[in-house]
Amino acid sequence: MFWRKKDKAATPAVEEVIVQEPEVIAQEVVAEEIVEVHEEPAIVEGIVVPEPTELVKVELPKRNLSKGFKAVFSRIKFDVENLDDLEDVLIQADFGVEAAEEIVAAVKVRAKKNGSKTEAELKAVLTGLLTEKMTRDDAALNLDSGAQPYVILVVGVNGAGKTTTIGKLSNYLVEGGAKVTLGAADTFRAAAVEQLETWATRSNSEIVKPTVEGQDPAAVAYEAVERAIANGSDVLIIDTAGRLQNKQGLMDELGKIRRVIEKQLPISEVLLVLDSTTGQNAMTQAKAFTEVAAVTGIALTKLDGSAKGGIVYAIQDQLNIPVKLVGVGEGIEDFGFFDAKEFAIGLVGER
Ligand SMILES: Nc1nc2c(ncn2[C@@H]2O[C@H](COP(=O)(O)OP(=O)(O)OP(=O)(O)O)[C@@H](O)[C@H]2O)c(=O)[nH]1
Ligand SMILES: [Mg+2]
Repeated sequence: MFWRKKDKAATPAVEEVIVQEPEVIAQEVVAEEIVEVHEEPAIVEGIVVPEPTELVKVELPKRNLSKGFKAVFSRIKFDVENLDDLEDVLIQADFGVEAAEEIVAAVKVRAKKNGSKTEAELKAVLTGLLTEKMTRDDAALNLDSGAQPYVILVVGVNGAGKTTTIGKLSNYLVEGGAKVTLGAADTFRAAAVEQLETWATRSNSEIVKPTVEGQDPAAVAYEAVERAIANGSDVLIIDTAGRLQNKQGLMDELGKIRRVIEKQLPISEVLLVLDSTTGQNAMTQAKAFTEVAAVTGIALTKLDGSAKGGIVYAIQDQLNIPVKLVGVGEGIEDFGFFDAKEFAIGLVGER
């Protein structure tokens, strides 16, 4: 769900509605729109100031994630006497050693209290516990401030899945009725721009590309912001080149991109894309990127078939950064918004 400013032009006079009718009928309805006036106009000494901000609530379609990734606990036998195997599996699934110990201890306490003995009961205890531990109130993408276009800056190491995630997210938002512009600030390789262009076409979004090869990525980001404002976009998503977290020069470049964007608009989200198969190195990446780019959320990719879902837990637990998006394949629909309960059910493999 997201809130966008009500577009005056989008509420045409009745005659215009009639003219547009055939097209409207042909479209599949994917979003329900409810108009809300957020604040009453304030009347100060007889003068009405300012205009109320009318926001349109856009309900986005739900995605079911739990089928998309491998359960990590399907291979062990759940038994009250033998919960130590669980600890090993948790460690293998990248929960981290300390967290694994804590979780097993908590499962034991809760199982005893509830009298849970069977495999199904123990799995339910674990699912409940993981859901509680992973639930946060800042898991949703920040698309509700009304400061439009919402700018999402996407960062991460090489090959993490940045461009693919942008394509999926863009398509999702466009399906929900949003106008999206993509900024190709990965200017190192012509192929990177082409890849984003393909996603722009697939997702019906606009793209702002470098005018010359190797153009300063900050300049492209600046132009993308200008264009997104001018074309009335709801969301601008900026792709950046992959960079290793220990390459200082490249990391500084991210700081520059940030500053340039913020000259024109606030940044709603800095999404760090992490490949879930990277293991504990993902933690190192998250720390470094947070320092230079003030990461506000994680998009965790390649959870399909990785059995490493515990990294979600570790990142939130140790770094206190919310995991917001999850990638479960290479296809345009293979992603979802992180949902703690759905995720816990997927990991444990049973309700
Ligand atoms: N299985 C799977 N593959 C993914 C997922 N996300 C991305 N990929 C694949 O990972 C590879 C790299 O993805 P990109 O989106 O190009 O990664 P990037 O971070 O933009 O890479 P650079 O721009 O080179 O730094 C591609 O082959 C994608 O199809 C995912 O959730 N699951
Ligand atoms: Mg890329």
